[in-house]
Amino acid sequence: MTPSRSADSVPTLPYKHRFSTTELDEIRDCYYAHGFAIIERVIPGPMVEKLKRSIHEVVLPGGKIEPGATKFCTDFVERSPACAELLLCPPYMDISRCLFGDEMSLNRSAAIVKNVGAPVGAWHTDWCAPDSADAGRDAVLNRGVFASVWLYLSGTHPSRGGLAIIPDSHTKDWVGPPGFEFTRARKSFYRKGTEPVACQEMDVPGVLPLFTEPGDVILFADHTYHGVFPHNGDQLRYSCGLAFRPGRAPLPDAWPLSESAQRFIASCPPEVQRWVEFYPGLNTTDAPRKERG
Ligand SMILES: O=C(O)CCC(=O)C(=O)O
Ligand SMILES: [Fe+2]
Repeated sequence: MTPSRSADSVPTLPYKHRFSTTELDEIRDCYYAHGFAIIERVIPGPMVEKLKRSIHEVVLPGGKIEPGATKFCTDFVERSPACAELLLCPPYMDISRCLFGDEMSLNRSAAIVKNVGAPVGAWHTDWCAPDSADAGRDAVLNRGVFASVWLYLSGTHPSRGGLAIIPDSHTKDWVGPPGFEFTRARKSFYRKGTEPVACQEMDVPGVLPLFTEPGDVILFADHTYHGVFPHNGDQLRYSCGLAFRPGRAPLPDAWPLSESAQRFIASCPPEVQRWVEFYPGLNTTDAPRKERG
């Protein structure tokens, strides 16, 4: 379905996809029907600022980032007490719980700083098919069912490195945008007749550019295709998120827990132990760390 645009160019859809934190049944229905939902005013202003400071300290320890660069941390929850505090924040946690119930496990976490001048982030799904070219622990973590609960702490806008998604692209039998073919293992798509590399056009049919404020959550499903607009703003873009998988069981094919992951789990209070007990971490000490971005 191609979203139409209202006069102020905020795209509209023929169904509700922006919710308040109390509309949990509707959030769940939208997520399963369309592969995403936006939830407004989930965390308060002071928590937004605390998370931004923490991302800055962890992702940019020397304070420096090249123009146009994107820097990641993929074990953020282990390094950031502010991020771990999200596990104690009911409005934030209720979002994943409304999808999976209390029987769920923290799967992974990430934080990203994107500098002004960053180019398009090509279209992709985070999900890794068994035949995908992605290898290593990222692939193992992204092989199953999971939901990503992202906080874009500088807000989201197409002019400043904002996220775009394709509604309804979350199902295994999604056929791709008209006129496009999938790249290997459906990781991305490309315009028919062009090089089979991940698409960088941000106006593919069906795209929904997202607009959010700093305390809002962008929730999307494991298969949902997303891309990132170039960052033409004037401030660093800060984002972080946790991803949860259903069930309380070890991740299949997981690795020995790193000391950092063990310390993180031990540091969590009793009321969140049920969600972190089967957190696998990434154990980057015994595996090469994949550069992102
Ligand atoms: O930077 C973003 O907004 C999205 C990043 C992303 O899609 C990813 O790391 O998989
Ligand atoms: Fe992604």
